[in-house]
Amino acid sequence: MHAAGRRIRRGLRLAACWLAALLPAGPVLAEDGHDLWLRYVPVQEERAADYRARATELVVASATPTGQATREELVRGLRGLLGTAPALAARAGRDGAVVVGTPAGSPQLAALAPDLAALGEEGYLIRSLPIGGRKATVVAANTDRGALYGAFHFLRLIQTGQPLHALDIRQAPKTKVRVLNHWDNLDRYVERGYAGESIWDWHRLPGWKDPRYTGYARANASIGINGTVLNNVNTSAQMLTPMYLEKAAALAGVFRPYGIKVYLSARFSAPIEIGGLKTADPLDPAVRRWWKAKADEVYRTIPDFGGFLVKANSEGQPGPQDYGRSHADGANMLAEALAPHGGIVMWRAFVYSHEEPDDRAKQAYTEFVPYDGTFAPNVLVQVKNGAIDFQPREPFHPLFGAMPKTPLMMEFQITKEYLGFATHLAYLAPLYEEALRADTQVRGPGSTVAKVVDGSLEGHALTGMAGVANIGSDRNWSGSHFDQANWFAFGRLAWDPYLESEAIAREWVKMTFSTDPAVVDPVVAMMMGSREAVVDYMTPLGLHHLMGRGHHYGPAPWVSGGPRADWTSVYYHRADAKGIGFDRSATGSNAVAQYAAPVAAQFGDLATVPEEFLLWFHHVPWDHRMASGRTLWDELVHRYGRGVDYVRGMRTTWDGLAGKVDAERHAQVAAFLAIQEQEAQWWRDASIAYFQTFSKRPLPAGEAAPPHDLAYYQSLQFPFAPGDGK
Ligand code: GCW
Repeated sequence: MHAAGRRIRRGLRLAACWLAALLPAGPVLAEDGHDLWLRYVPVQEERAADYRARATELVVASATPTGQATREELVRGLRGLLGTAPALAARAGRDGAVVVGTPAGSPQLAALAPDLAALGEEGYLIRSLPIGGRKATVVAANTDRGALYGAFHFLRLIQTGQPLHALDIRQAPKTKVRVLNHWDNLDRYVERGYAGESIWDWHRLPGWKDPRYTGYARANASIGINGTVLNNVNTSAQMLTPMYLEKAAALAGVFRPYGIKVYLSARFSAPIEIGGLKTADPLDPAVRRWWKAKADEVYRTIPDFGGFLVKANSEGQPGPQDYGRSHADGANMLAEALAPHGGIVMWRAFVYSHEEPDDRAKQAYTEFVPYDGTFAPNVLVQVKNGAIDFQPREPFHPLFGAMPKTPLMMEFQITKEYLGFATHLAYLAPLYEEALRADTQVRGPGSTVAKVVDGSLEGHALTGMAGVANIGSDRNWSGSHFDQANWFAFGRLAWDPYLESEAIAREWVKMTFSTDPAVVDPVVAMMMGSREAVVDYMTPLGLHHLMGRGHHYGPAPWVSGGPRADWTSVYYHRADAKGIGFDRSATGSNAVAQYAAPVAAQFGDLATVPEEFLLWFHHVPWDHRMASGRTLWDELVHRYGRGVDYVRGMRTTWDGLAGKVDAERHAQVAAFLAIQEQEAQWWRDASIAYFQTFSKRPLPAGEAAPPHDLAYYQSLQFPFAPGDGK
């Protein structure tokens, strides 16, 4: 070969090397977040060769739609992760087979006699087990649904870089009903939604089934979610008309292979609005007949329908109390209609009276505890994690542990109505974890909320967890990349309420961004402190409900007046010349008495209440000495600033990851963090400017004065902020 030819070739080789170094390995994807954590990009691990050797052949021993979905997911996942698809086979025949299914569907699996007894309908095992002397991985379950969950777990092992050679995993969900609650209206408006409009294209359903519905089902199944309530709890009765039931049935058809049942929010007054009756009184025989017929009709349309979710006598919604009946009367009427079909009622405990007779924090307990033991067996009472309303921090709801004869379901909010919408980076798993680990002490120490929710404390078999969805039509589903983590974490915790938020974050980051420790470690660290930062810059030390009126955007601790006191900020912070905070101790509303005695004693005493709940339970003098040695006023100012500083720190960390995270997602997160810093600063400044009018104390040394006067912050208006209830 000519020297010139060699030079050209060498040049080309060099250019190729340069290009390879510049371009990401594998196919170039549009990294717009649409793939969520099911982002099957080539593994960079040194383990790739081993993974390939352990996934040469794929056997999914099932011909059902669920089996088909399982096979498709594994092929898609393995092809993406390993660069080559496994050979599909009907039975394992070579080294490195992955065999997935039930003993009933596969003689090969049956011959291995896997011990599935304790795994129930949804559990699975994953084991490295030789078949015919050849190495193999077995994913076995009692049902196809269990096998599907096992398949997703198997993929997750590869996505997160786990070794595959000695697997011995057994998993079964700890709660039964793991559902998303969509606050989606039929006009596609999403109440408290910050990710575009509803993903349900009601108008074109049932004819057009958007491929997104399958993506939604895959994502949910991958984290063990097995149900979805399609419509808002503030619902129109139209949802229960034949036209909309047909649409819901079309969605149910898409979700069914993925083990996801459809549930609907039911409007209590539907018998009047769409049934032509004069009343919705739950003890009226005609009303009861109407609901039975309606339930029969729903099940004719959707044979595996899950049941109804109901918001009754809350924030203006109709309910049994309109007829002098109780929550139990209402719930049991619906339960009776659904029972013959195996359906359940999720009856919400988010109630507070229109007459505001008492501290709002006490009302759910007051209304529900007397009915403990009177709910039908197919009723779950759905309780928010705290007694007010999804605030950045609340003590656990006193109903947990207080209704031993009734299964209580947890309701978390995934959408961030009170934590910066979809713009702020706030990883919510630490909030969920804190609530689940809280110790109600009702049966002595260790009576955690998790044990109430998973039924183990009182021996309930019907158990559940609901998450108010943060999903919309945005390309990245959740309105921001990091909000996907909250959907993911909710699913993982509904499956197992004892998981650790940090471990969940680590999984998610590896699956979503990169397995490179130089990315994983700083991003996980950033996420782990992010919710506490929101608490600091919005509602430190137990403050709560200080956001803008109606839309809930931005700081507005000055909100007062209007239709009801408990929709204002001043009702909650009670700042005056003496101090700040809501006295819920024995000298005040005595809400503490709703907790078990040791908890009540701890929260009720200024000397023992944890500082994070200080102003939730006590009205505290401005000069009260805090653990830090600062006065309350100084500590408050310090906390606000600390929150803003944390956001600044997140920006620095994130900037340092440029080049390690794909440019498209990196840029959006960076821009959102910049907005978050501005808004955090705004919360701090506006709050300090306002509370200083009561404390009349100077800012501690080194703390900057708010750049504007209070009147400026009070003058800001946001008539078009998203998500407002309407
Ligand atoms: O948090 C509040 C919201 C309302 C919501 C209500 C509820 C669906 O501001 O928008 O209504 O809670 O949980 O019912």
